Order: sequence, then C-alpha cells, then structure tokens
Amino acid sequence: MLKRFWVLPILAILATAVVAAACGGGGGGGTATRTPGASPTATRPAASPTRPAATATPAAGAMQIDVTAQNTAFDKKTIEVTAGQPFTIILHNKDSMPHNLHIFTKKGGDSIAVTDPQAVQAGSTGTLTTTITQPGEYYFQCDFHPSLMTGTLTVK
Ligand SMILES: [Cu+2]
Repeated sequence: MLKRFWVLPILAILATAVVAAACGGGGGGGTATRTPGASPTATRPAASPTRPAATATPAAGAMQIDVTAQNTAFDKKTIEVTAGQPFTIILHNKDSMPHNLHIFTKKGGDSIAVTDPQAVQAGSTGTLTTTITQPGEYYFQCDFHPSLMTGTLTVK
C-alpha cells in the first residue's frame, strides 16, 4: 500500500519534467538567446586584425609589435615603446630552428621579460607582454643566437 503512494507522485514529477524538457527543446528560446550574443563576438575579431597596424589605439590595450625571426635574424633591430604603457611583442618564427626574444636592461644585464614560450619552435609564434616604466635604451636578443640576433628597445 505505502509503496504505491510513493510511486504515483514520482511518476507525476517525471511526467512534468519530460513535458517541460520537450517544451524547452521545441521552443525557439535557445536560438533567440544565441543570436544577440553572436553579434558582439563577430564584431570584435573583425576589428582586431585591422587595428594592430595603427599605433594610435591605446584604448585597445597593449600596443602590439610584430617581429619576425628568419635566417637567424630579427626583421627589426630597433623597437620603440612608450614608458608606462603595456606592449606586446609577437615573435613569428619563420626559421627551421627555435628562437626567442628576451629583453634585458642592457647587454649582459638583468632580464626584464622573455617570450612565452621561451623556446619558440620553428614555424610557431611566441608572445611577450610587459610594461617598462623607466624611459631609456634597453637590449633584446635571441637566447639561442645572442651574437647574431640582437636589438635595441627604446622606451620613451
Ligand atoms: Cu635565434
């Protein structure tokens, strides 16, 4: 007797749950929610590839500098950034050996920042983001080729 009293309410709950699930899945509610969310997402990637070339976008966050490593050389021997403003160096390794970009206070000086990963493998990309508050001339090199791949970072 007691068992039957328990079974009926459970069946009723299950039935309600099934109906609710069927209604939710069948209704266009899910689709309607996704559509407004998709538009802001679609706008952002479209804007970012266009912006990095332009230097005058401090609102976008870190200033982006692209450096290519090819033929055991950096395509840029000098990089200029603004004191107190975050910057991101993206190292594109187009060689068949690992490289990186490591910033020091001066040649043989203290390390400030290095690309992530520290060994940027052939054909891949490394990223370095930092902020230097003290204006001056800094030194950067590839740790794998410190005599061949060097440059000057000027912080103004
Ligand atoms: Cu190198």
